[in-house]
Order: sequence, then C-alpha cells, then structure tokens
Amino acid sequence: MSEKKLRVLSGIQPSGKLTIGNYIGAMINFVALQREYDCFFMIADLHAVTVPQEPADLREQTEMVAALYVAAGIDPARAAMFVQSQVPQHAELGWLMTTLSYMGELERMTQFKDKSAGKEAVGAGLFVYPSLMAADILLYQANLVPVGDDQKQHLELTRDLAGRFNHRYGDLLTIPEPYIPKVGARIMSLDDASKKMSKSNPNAGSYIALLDEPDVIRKKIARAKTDLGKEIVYDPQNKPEISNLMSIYAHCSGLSLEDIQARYEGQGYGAFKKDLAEHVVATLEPLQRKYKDIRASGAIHDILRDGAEKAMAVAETTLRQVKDLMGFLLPRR
Ligand code: AQP
Repeated sequence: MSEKKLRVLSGIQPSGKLTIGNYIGAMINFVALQREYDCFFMIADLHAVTVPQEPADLREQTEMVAALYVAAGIDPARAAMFVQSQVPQHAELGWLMTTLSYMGELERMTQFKDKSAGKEAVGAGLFVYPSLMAADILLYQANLVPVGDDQKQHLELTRDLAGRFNHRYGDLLTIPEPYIPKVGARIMSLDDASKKMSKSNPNAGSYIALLDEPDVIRKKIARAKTDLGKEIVYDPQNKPEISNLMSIYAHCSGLSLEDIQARYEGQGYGAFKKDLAEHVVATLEPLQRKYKDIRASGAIHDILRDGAEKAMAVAETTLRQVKDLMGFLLPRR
C-alpha cells in the first residue's frame, strides 16, 4: 500500500506585481514541492486587504498571480490552486482562531510592528493577520509549511493556537512543521540591500517584476545600487548590494557564486550588470510567454473554480469538526 503524502499549504498575496524575489523565494519551490507532496497553493487575497487595495488592481493582480503560478510550472492537476476568498471557510476559521489568540502574542509579532510602525491609523486586520494565517494552514491539516525567515514567528503562533485548541477542545488539529526549502534565498531590494525586495514597495525601481519588459529589466539593473569599490565579490556583510545582485545572477544563470566571482575578476560593475540583465531577461522570457498564452486562453477561471472546490471539500470537513468540538449547534444534514 502506498503511503499517504504529507500535505503542504502555502500562498502569495496579490498585493502588487510579483517580483523575482517571490519567484526565487517561493514559486520555484512550489513547483518542486508538488511532485512530492499533496499541495494547496492559495492566492491570499484576504491577507492582501489588510492594507488598502484598489478594487480593480486587486482583481487584476489576483488573476495575474494565478496565471503566473501556472506559467511557473504549478500543475493544477497535481496541486490545488485557489483564491482564498473563494473558500469562505478561511474567514470563518480565521474568526475562531482570533478568539483563541491573545492580544499579547499578536502584539509581539514583528511583522505587525514593522508594518504599523510610524502609521497613525493601523488596520485591525493587520493585527489579526497571524490568526487568519493560522486558519489557512489548520483548515487543511497541513503537515508542512514553506516559510521564509519573516514568517517563522507566525508559524510558531499557528503551532501554539493548534496546541491550545487541541488541549481545550480535543485532539483534532495537525501541528504544522516549517519546511526549509533546499534552494531559495532572500532577494533584497535593488535600491537598498538591507530591505527585502517587496512587490508593495512604491518605488518600482526597487524590484524586478516577473512581467517587466526586457528593456525595463535592463534599466532597473543598470540603476541598481552598488557598493564602494568595484570588485565583484560575495560578501553580504561588507558588499551587500553586489552580493544581492550576485545571488540573482546565480539563480538565473545556474552558476555558483565562486564561478561568478572568477568570471568578473578584474572587471568592473558595468560588464557584470550587463550580463546579469541578460540572464534575468532569458530566465523570465519563457515564463512571460507562457503567462500571455494562459491569460489569452481564459482557462484561469476554470482552474480556480476547480481548485476552490478541491480546497473547500477539505476545509469544510475541518471547519465542521472544529465547530462541533467548540459547541456550535451544527445544521442537520
Ligand atoms: N524578496 C524576497 N526574497 C525571497 N522570497 C520572498 N518572498 C517575498 N519576497 C521575497 C516570498 O514570497 C512568498 C509570498 O509572499 P507574500 O506575498 O505572502 O508576502 P511577502 O512575503 O510580504 O512578499 P512581498 O513581495 O514583500 O509582499 P508585500 O510587499 O505585499 O508585503 C513568501 O513565501 C515569501 O517568503
């Protein structure tokens, strides 16, 4: 008898145009994970609205993320890909998880502190974001959650909430483990390597969007910040800007950091940046081509409908069990 596959849940917010950071840090891994695990990949639109979104942009970006998932190699026949708001169980379990959460633990979340710092009005959604994230994971009884450094604290809270629920109401929820990807790196902003590259950065020059035209990519890389001196060496401590560009180079060319260093010995930043731009353009070209085909085919809506149905079947089972254990009166079937 074949062993049951472990389940994985992950997602990306449609809060802007996806960047090469999202691609290297998340999407490449999604594609690898679907071969080995029972995967659920969502488009986290309920999370995206924890900061204000233009309605037309949100809709377009949601479709964009879905088409980019497929263009990057996510196979809807293997992995369920769905829009979070199309599976209403997320919002409902999110509320129940909020009632299980303590103010103190939510106040300690560094992402909340970072995103609310210096703001006069901070949305309550931003505060309870981690409770919703816990619901996203627990609904699917996910065993593994791929997380970057910045999400580790949220996963820890998810584990605490699952443990609290199980202790209080009965052993139901799977305690998820972090999955540390084999490949992947934190890609930093092109204008400041102390900050991660982010799709919501108002400065479009700080990121390479996956759908940027080749000439836009060339311009952005030509303008990317560099460090003092002109050596191409990987030294994140002393040469953070060039080290970040070298990471992107390595991912797009398949060369090691040592190979890149050797190749540009004695040359300045100019030659390095020119070649880097061509590697990025060549990496994104097939992705962009597939993306256009998928958008033109109109297939994305069917894929998302099927994905939501698949997700809902699992999510509804968990939600019903949760509500039953908590003492909610369930409608008779
Ligand atoms: N710069 C990055 N380098 C590597 N991985 C990254 N990820 C995001 N930026 C980088 C990974 O992409 C996935 C999706 O992230 P998200 O959309 O849920 O939110 P995020 O991490 O906050 O991404 P952004 O682009 O910075 O979005 P905004 O600007 O809206 O906050 C995650 O797996 C993340 O690790």
